[in-house]
Amino acid sequence: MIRLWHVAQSRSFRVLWALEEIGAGYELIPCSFFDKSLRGPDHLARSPAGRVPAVEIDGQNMCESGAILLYLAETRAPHLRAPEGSAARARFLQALHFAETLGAHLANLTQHHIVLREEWMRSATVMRLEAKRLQNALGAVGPGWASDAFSVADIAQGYAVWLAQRFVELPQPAAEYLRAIKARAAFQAALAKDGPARIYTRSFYPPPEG
Ligand SMILES: N[C@@H](CCC(=O)N[C@@H](CS)C(=O)NCC(=O)O)C(=O)O
Repeated sequence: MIRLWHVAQSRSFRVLWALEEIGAGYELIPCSFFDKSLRGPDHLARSPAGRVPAVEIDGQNMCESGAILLYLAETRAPHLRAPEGSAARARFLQALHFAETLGAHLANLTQHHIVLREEWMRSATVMRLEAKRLQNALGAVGPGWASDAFSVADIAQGYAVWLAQRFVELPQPAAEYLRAIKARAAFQAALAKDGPARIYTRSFYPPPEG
């Protein structure tokens, strides 16, 4: 049995989506950023920084979405990763980790637009800079960039691009990539199970003018 601690719209969506792609049985445990549950000792034993995703899988606790995705592919869905030592492996690993280059910008933008509620707490300069840096980084993304065949790298990256459209206009290849991602049955099944939107309640968060 796999158990997934999940907050709707967060990085744990990657694992939820992967589990749907794999068709593995799992228990989804909805969590919230708005209570103290992710800071309790039970959750900290699963995720030392008190984050999601966290899973219990094959009898052990695990955190870090990229590592979980790779482990799931290795143990349950080898077709969702490029084999070790193969020519495709370098590109696959690069995309799996590049998802967190996008993720760093998304986290900063989420902090500024959503977590920091008062205007005076925010830096308009950082908001504009991060939006620009995100858009530049998205220039790398397009169909086939992560791997020739759909893989967990596309799950890591697809989630980031799906979020990025809330902060920037996607470059055309990234928009095309996202269209293909959204058409996947497993992506739609994961969305249906994601839970109510509590983080991103607007479809677009424009950078401040200036
Ligand atoms: N590198 C980690 C990042 C995990 C992470 O920061 N998750 C966010 C949600 S997207 C979280 O749990 N934030 C709660 C907090 O910072 O307290 C991963 O990929 O799993």
